Amino acid sequence: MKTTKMKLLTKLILLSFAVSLVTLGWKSDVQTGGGKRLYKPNEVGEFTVFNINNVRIPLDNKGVIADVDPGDGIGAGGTFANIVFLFSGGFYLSGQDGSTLWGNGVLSASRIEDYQPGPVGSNQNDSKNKVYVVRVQDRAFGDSWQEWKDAVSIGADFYDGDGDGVYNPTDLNGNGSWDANEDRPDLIGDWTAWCVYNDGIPAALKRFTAVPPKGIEIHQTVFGFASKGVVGNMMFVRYRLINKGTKADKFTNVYFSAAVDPDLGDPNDDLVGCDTTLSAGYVYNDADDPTYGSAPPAFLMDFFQGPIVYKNGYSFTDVDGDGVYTEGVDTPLKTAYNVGGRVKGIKEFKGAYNLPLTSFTQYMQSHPTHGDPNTHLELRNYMIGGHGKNGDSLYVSKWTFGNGATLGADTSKIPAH
Ligand SMILES: [Ca+2]
Ligand SMILES: [Ca+2]
Ligand SMILES: [Ca+2]
Ligand SMILES: [Ca+2]
Repeated sequence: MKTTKMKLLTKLILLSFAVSLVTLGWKSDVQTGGGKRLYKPNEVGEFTVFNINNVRIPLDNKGVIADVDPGDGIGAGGTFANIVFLFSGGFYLSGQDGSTLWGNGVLSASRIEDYQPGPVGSNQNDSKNKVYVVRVQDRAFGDSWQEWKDAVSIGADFYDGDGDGVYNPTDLNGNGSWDANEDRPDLIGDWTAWCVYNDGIPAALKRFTAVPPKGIEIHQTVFGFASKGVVGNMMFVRYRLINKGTKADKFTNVYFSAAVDPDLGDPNDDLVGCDTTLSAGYVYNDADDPTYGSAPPAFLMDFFQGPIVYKNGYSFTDVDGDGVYTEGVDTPLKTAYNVGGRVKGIKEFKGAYNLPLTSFTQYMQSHPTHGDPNTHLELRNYMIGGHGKNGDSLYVSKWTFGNGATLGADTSKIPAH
């Protein structure tokens, strides 16, 4: 579980293009096929399948990654080179509503599924509340571009070529191809899947029965690149977190974690760690793997782009002393980035920075002090980092790892390489 801390989750979008979370990077001797391959995914609305090069990961329309059976004969689980490496993936979110702590998330392996399809207040069974998929090879202005209108109606982004503020995918000059002054879906990379879900599952039906819905809506964009090399074995996930304000105008001390239950072939010889300079957590085998063989892959999960934050004295110098970044007056010390893909490009935010990884925690299903979180308070301890679920300070840093007898290894004593 990897965490980044956000100061506020305000009534409107705070995390526009916030966190590209699950970046799957592979280092492996497994045959990569030697070229561009982009498979046609299997999709039936409630789910789809990311399927590029050697990576295949089913996804549903309520935030579950990998632990979804798309009925393709292969079954649930994220696979690399046709072997499961990822049992289940998702996220955790925790914050304060006044002085009251709350927490929720999606990690089916821990029996936490607090989100339902669609925007806050919508009927989760509405056929619009599905996974929308666009591919680079789709015909310009064709079916997938037209269907994206439904996605836009529930919050999806688009490229507004004609600048009228409305998504109207029309071939204005009739040349049969897209031009820069024409609208198009928010296709990032070669394959993009978008859906929206909200934390509307009633408290009584959740593992954390003390946490009622908080009016949180998440726009999830998953994309990938059918390229040679390591990028072709990555899946990107962009989470946009929105407080719709139905329960509180503002949440404070909000933390977000990417969470996974990896099974790298045989899970019994898997080890984990994190890299604070990359803002990444990873899973690797102790040596060979009974299923993958002598050259098993590793699995890296990277906070590619954290939330954009302005911090007085760190990301800018507050020359006019008003406490906030003032364009043209204050001195920017850092620059944050918002990567929007080939068409939208990269936006720069001078005077701001992208929040990095702030903790890394491992827990084990039935471990008495480091097992599945049973309450939002236990989850909170994990997300802050450096604690067991009961809040003990067994660990000496927020970058915890270890297993069994080595639980709580002192990471500060590990020599730098
Ligand atoms: Ca338009
Ligand atoms: Ca055109
Ligand atoms: Ca293994
Ligand atoms: Ca200022």
